[in-house]
Amino acid sequence: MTPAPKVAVVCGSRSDLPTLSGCFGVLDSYGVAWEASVISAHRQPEALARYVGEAERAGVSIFIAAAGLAAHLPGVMASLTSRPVIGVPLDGGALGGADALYSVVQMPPGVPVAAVAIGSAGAKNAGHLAARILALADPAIAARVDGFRTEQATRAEARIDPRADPASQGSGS
Ligand code: AIR
Repeated sequence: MTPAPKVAVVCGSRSDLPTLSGCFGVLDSYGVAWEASVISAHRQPEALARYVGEAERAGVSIFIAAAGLAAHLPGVMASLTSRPVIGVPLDGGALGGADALYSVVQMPPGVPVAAVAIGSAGAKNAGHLAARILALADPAIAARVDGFRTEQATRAEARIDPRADPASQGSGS
């Protein structure tokens, strides 16, 4: 049986889905069960309110919301739930994502959204951040988060070790 989703990822348009693939991959890498939906805060406000209630009742702990342009989706979702909302500002508009970033990050006090970077880096970090929040109460996910950090450090060290990169080896002395 598939486990009930712990993370719900919502984006404002189907055109956003390719940017979110990194988020889905990160959640999978931690073994976090997730579901994804396309619901626009501006085009389908009632459907969005309905979905947030249903997802909460189904046991979703964290929402990831991604949108471009005037990206009000994360903020509106944060107004509809008491669970954490991670907002991913997407690029693609004339302002290169700065419009979405400001829309996501400049929330009024009392309605928090955890804003990550613009675009695919932010989409991946939304997955990492969701896993870190779930790790507080889930030792198996906590172990995978620790494992990822160790592996990431090892990969970064390999990059600065000249023995691992023959192209950077000089004649030496
Ligand atoms: N969007 C959709 N409804 C409200 C907003 N802000 C965003 C989508 C997408 C962009 O508008 O998240 O990034 C363009 O959407 P579309 O459907 O025209 O491609």
